Amino acid sequence: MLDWLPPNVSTYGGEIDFFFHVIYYITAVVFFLVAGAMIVFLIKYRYKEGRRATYTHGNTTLEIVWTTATFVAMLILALVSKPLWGRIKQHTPMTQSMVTVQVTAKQFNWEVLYPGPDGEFDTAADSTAGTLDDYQVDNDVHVPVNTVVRVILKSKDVIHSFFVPQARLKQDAVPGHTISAWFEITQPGKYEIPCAELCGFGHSGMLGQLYVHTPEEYEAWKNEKWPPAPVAAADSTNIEAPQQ
Ligand SMILES: [Cu+2]
Repeated sequence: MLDWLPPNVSTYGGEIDFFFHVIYYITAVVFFLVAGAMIVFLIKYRYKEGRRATYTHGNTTLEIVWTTATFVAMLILALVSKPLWGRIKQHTPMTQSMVTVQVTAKQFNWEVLYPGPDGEFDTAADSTAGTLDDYQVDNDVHVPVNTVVRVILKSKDVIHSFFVPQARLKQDAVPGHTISAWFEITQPGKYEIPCAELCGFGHSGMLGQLYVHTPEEYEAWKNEKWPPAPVAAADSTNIEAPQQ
């Protein structure tokens, strides 16, 4: 099989690739049938001295056949791919270890927001401290391997498209909407997040990086970047709560 797609490192990527190839080869067969018929007709009915054009109303049977065949092919594809579409696009698997990042697209960056040590967006880890513990950075998404990653997608200006080719994930970010997408990557590495929607002058330079870490690397990254956890959230076996 021709393999022109980037290597798949996503849990659901294999099934996406399967449907990609099925649809691709159906399209290829139809293309060669149509283009072939056109070439045959061009040659067979080309200009000949003394030959007159004849009027024909077409062939009703033939028209019914190709319309029905197309309809049936589309219907089968829709029905067969529906469960996969539903599993990827219409619900997010809720697992214990799930990681959530919020990605806000803007001309021409991905603004990435992490919930910080308390795991909640727009909240402070320590309610008395008053400052938010969310961590924000442009274009760098850091996630652990073999973990469901939920991406909460927003846009500040125009329509962008969050695309991770190796994860087989592409999802529009639409102003005024909050869209939930997810992926789970099975191989640590660095992957690209291009914007796949022509979004303005700097569109071609809108590129994020997805760092997929081993659990140890991910913990190390978190400890370095996220604000230090306050006493309340720290491991209570080592640290005693301050006495008043
Ligand atoms: Cu964009």
